[in-house]
Amino acid sequence: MVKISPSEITPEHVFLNRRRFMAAAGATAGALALAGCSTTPLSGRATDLVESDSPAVVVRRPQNLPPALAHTEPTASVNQDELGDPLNKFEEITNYNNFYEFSTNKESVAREAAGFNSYPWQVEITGLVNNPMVLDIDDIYKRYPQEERIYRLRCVEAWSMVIPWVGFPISAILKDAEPKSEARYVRFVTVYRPEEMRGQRSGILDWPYQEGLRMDEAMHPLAILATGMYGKPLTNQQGAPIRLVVPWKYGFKSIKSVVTLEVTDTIPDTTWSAAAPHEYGFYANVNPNVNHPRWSQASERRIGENGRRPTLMFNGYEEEVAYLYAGMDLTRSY
Ligand SMILES: Nc1nc2c(c(=O)[nH]1)N[C@H]1C(S)=C(S)[C@@H](COP(=O)(O)O)O[C@H]1N2
Ligand SMILES: [Mo]
Repeated sequence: MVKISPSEITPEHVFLNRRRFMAAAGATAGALALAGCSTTPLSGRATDLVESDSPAVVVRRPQNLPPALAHTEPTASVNQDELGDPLNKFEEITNYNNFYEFSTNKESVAREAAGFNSYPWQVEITGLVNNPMVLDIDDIYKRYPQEERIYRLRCVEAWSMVIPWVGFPISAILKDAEPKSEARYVRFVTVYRPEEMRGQRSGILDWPYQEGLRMDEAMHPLAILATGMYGKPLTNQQGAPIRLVVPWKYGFKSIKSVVTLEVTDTIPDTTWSAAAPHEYGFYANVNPNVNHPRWSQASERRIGENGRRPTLMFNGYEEEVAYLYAGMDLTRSY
């Protein structure tokens, strides 16, 4: 397989950041030299996940982000993703949001969420773990080095953005909680505060919003808990102070304002698959070949652009994540 060296097709600083990500993931120079066809089922060790010529991620670390930095200007270390597409603007990312707890109108969420109390905050890690924890958000900032991750976000509604998140791998928190041997899934739950979230006073969805990942998906180095964006703490409309980001899945998997991570041995119920089981499955991997029952998923509208662009398998992260689904029928396992 002939591959173009990333240094020929990528600005040097982006390339360097990739190398840093690989270092952060524990890859050695030897492992990098073995870079090859990463769709081969791999052992699941972090060192195996990113040894491709196009790791689909731009990372810079560390970047600790206490709320005291909230007054700083939005900044990102690069201005494009690893495919060369520009970052969406801060204003675009924070004024076009899906967060049904506040509004079903994407352009009203920012205003409706303005009074939400996202600080102080606690996150509970519970279930099938030897070391259950309740972590204050300030402890989370201190304990887990915050790093920048430039990811595409692809909504099931066929629009997308490029977002410079700040966060840390979910694996870090799960390792600290020490999952028991029977652990198979992680269930994530959004805060339930109908007095602050007017959408929760309606019956449009079953509240609180819930999501789930298979344990190996949650442990994947690309799966993060985000605490910031453009070098600032998350805005309320983005799911402050902490939300999931799983870039190879449709946006609804990336649950906002998380208060609970529960490790389970059974597949968790998820809000959207409960609401419309024939339209939304548990996996919800971005797949241009499997249409939504009501619209095509072959292409998408990048916010801020005219026209449409083709949707990429696993949202462009195929080399990194396809092995997780080896042997699964991707036309059925949505
Ligand atoms: N709790 C909660 N999380 C949520 C949602 C929601 O309505 N409630 N919407 C989801 C959907 S459909 C998408 S596309 C992303 C949007 O994230 P963004 O507004 O930060 O772009 O959040 C997801 N997480
Ligand atoms: Mo979405």
